[in-house]
Amino acid sequence: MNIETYHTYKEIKSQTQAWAQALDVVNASHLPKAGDYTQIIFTGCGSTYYLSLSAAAMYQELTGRTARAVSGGELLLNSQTVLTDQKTLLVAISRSGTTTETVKAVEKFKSEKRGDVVVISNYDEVLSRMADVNIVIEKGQEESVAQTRSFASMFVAVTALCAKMAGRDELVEAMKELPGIGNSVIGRYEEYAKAIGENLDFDRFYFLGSGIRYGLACEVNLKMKEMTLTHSEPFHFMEFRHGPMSMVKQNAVVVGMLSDANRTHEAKVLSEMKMLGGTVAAFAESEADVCFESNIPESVRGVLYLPILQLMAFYRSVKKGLNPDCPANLTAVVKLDF
Ligand code: F1P
Repeated sequence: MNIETYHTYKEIKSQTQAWAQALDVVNASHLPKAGDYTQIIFTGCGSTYYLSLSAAAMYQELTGRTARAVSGGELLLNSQTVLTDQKTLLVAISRSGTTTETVKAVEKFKSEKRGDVVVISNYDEVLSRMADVNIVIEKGQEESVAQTRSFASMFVAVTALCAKMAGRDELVEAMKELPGIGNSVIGRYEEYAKAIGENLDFDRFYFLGSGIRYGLACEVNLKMKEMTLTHSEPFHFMEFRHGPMSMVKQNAVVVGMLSDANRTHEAKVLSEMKMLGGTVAAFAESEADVCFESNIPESVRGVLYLPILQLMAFYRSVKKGLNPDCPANLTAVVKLDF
């Protein structure tokens, strides 16, 4: 099939338009004040839980205030392990705005008068109607089950939210360059993604990311699972040596989402995996297999890791004769009887 016929391909390739809209929507929003809350919690399910992991790391790094990520199901069923009697800001993230666990968790949070709610979504749905601050990025809407353009649009939105709530307007200003840089990265490295994606000698993928990049590693890991039914796992860089690297041999790909701040330590892990026979794919601002060359501060350019890794999963899916638009066993939204 012509790859242009897949919704997933069109959604990945057009995602920077949704990044731009995300910035516009957040800049037009009246956001809460960080100092009004003792803690902030980010929540979502599946991809949007992984987004929450990155969001909590970004928020704490930028504001210096405690932040935590918890899945919608955990916030609903085990809130006693998450919430305190202190005033809390809850940021609920959901592509559909209708996932049962997330909706029910927010309903419970509000009924218990725990604090205020920010919703980040691509659809103005039931979740948005419970929001004190409602952020909807319509250009992130998509047909495919596996989140790509939607996830990236919400990631840019939450990145801008963290920067604005930290009072770092210069970071929000720098983010304006992201859509253009994103298009450049896609143009320069799509063939690289295709080459690795279409090499079916590889039978396992490991995604290494630390700090704000760990949630991104979890997300691209999920893309590889959902679209290609391949064994894959995310790890913090330094954790990989403590057992999981036993799985590395010539049919393994180890993707490293390198940071500037800890590049020396992270790059050493990758060089050791190469010695074990693994194929390494390094993503970084510069001097890597995929270089962003963005000149955008590290804390607000995390979205740049996504497009090439989404394309890698897409090309592998098609090469394996699967349909990336409709992953096995999955629906676009999980609705439960609660
Ligand atoms: C949550 C979610 C996705 C997952 C799949 C099913 O949806 O679990 O994260 O990848 O698409 O739905 P949402 O709450 O973000 O709409």
